[in-house]
Amino acid sequence: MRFNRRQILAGTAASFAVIGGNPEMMQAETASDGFVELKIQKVPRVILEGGRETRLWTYNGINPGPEIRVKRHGQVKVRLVNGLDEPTMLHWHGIRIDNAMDGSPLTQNPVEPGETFEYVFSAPDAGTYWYHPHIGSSRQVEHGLYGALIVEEKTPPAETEELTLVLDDWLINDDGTINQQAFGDIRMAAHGGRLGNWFTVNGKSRPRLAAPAGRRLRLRLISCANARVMNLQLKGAEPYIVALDGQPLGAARALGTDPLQLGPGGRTDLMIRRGADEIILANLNRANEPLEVAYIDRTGDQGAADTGDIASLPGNGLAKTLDISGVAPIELVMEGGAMGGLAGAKLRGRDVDMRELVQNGMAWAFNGVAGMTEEPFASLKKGDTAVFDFVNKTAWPHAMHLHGHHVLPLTVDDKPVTSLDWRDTVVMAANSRMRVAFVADNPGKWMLHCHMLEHQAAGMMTWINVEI
Ligand SMILES: [Cu+2]
Repeated sequence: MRFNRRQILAGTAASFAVIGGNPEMMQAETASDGFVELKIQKVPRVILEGGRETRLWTYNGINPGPEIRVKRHGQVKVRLVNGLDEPTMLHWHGIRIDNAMDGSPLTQNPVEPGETFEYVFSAPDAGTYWYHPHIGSSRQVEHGLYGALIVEEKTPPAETEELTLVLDDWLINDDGTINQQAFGDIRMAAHGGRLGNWFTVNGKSRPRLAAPAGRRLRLRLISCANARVMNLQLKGAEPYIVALDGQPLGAARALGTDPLQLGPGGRTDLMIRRGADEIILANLNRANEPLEVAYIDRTGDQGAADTGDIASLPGNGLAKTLDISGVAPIELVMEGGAMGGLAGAKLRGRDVDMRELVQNGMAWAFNGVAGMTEEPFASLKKGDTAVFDFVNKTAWPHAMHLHGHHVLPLTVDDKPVTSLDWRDTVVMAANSRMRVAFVADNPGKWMLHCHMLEHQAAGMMTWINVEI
């Protein structure tokens, strides 16, 4: 049985299917030695009912991988077992982590097939985070390798239920198999990256979840999409944003009628009042039509009308203001891609033209260099305040991600932002500029890259060095 594209996109009843089978978010199990074991396994699954079997790449056989939960300042201990036939490693996205545990090619050797690697670190910030591979990430993440890392507040919000919603869009064929031809496709990499045609929430197409009506509801939204910038709508709720990229806002902010923008790798925590209305989560397509992706039934008695304030979450100690007087901004010029007019760039130390770049799978450059550089983009001393100017001279949006730190966006197109929020992944519009500032308080080598994974692979990555 085959399904046409329209059915897949519409998510009709016929295309309803379980993909990985972790809708209620299975929790990680801790072994007697205190480690959570994440074993990569390829598992055959039929993801479209009546379609062909495809192979998911999973942590412990499920997609998303098990949710790892720890209290703030608690220790995370994970043993990664590589069951792939290619190298991998684990990056802890958004965690202000000890550099050696960051899981990037700057900080560790790849974990080869059959090998294990133990990650041990403490989680300094309460919030919503996630884990995923940091080599071959376009293929590895798209095949299903990711999971939630939740760092709980010492005192979580009272009388509140919570749901983690791990969002992904997959590029699948009409027969329900993961599209393989598009991996490494330079045309796709030079455009918007690998945009999917099939949406899952917690590994399931259009799942129906439940939460009690008589308690407030905290939604932890995590985007594991390779490249799509989601624009989400919640019907049946008036949500308040309480955290972005893990970091609490100073005051809860009503989402209002605007869609919630969630870039690849980004997270948003929402708080919703008590109530019995069904909540429908939808993603707006390019025509601005809402495609329903998940449902939350609110069950039981909602109790008295919930008119109380939505309190902010306890902060993680990041100051909301930075003194940037006397700090010279460092410019990162982003160039290339389709309709970008990039003539050439440096590749592995050599000047090459666009044709040779493309032959090497490259389509983008940061400050005239495609791919990783020997020298860091910025060399900082621990404690330095840094200001970066990201200048997007391309016809495409990007999602800039800095490891090991959160940054404070200050201006967009030279205009002050309406609110100062700490982020680890910032979405930039095509042909725009953004100024961000942060304190380089975490020593080590940290990647700075576009989180559209095909853009990253095709050149959009560099790194910074923070010396003790
Ligand atoms: Cu990008």
